Amino acid sequence: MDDFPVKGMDAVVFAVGNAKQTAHYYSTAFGMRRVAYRGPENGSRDEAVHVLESGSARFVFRGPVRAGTDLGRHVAEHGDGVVDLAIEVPDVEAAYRHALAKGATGLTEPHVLEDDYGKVVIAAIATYGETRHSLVDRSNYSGPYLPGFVPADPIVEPPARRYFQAIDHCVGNVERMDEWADFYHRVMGFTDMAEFIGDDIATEYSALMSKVVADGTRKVKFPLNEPAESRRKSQIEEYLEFYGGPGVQHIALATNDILAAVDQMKAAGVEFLDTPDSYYEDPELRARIGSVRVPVEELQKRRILVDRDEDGYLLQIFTKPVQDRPTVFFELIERHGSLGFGKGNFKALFEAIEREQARRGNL
Ligand code: TYF
Ligand code: FE
Repeated sequence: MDDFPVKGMDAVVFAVGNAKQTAHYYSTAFGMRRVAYRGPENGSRDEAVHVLESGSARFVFRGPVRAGTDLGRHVAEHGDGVVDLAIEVPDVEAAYRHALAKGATGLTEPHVLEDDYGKVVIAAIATYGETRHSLVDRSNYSGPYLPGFVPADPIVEPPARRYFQAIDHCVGNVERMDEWADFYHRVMGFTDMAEFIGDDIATEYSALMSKVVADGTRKVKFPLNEPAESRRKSQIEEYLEFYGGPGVQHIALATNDILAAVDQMKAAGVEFLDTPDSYYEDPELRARIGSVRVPVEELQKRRILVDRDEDGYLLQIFTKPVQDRPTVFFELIERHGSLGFGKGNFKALFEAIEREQARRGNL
């Protein structure tokens, strides 16, 4: 019996200073297609909202168009960031009632939005920091995003092959990981996945602790990070300081051609974390990963990381933060059987992140 069935991620909603330019960046640099818009031209007085898709991944960019809005206050406080990890559910009313009965804070009561394309039922509950989870049922709606939105043309011609096709996982940086893991256990019936970083690894090099919660079908996966005591400033502390509290740290995007995606995103100006040649030359790594779908040299050229576990392997790479503040970044992940998060890469990854922290003077 599943008390909180979910169908998958519905959208990642960002609050940004300039939604028009952000939509342009995600079109040209992430290969996404604009599909919907709402703004002053069609009934939204206070904000412009651009909706972009890549396969089943949907990003929504909200920008204030006038002074004195809460959206503008959010951007001033946190910089560009994620305000909503929206989840698609079969029954919004049931999900919302269950969440509140289990102690979640309700932000928006279930209500119906309607236009010529049909009906959407939507509600929202609070999670860490100022982040929320909208709960969305769009099964009786055929429009481009939500009632009130109109279809919009792509900003540029999207690439022949999309760079990524789904949201793989969404990571939160919080002050107390266990508290929020318990929240997802209690409120959504999520369970822990095997991969975690405890204080053993934490004290050695990661400067963070981490746990992954997921729904029973593993379609919605939320890793949660907390800063760990360490010699230097934790990358999670840096985030919390510059974001002004807990929030979404990274969104992992599932791709089936990480090599092509990296090549095209790099050509468009996206910056990725560097990985030293020693990572690829390590005989232990070579032995552990065995053979993957391309020669290791192809991964090395692009600084793509590889990890293998009992179920298979994965290829992954991380962008640098995509806004001026050292806060939100992205991961590209190409899975071949592995259900993990790249545990074998944590050391190399965290060292790369710390080099960036040092360059910013925050280590
Ligand atoms: O999502 C994950 O768990 C991996 C690894 O600050 C990771 O992508 C964990 C913490 C972090 C950066 C990456
Ligand atoms: Fe990740």
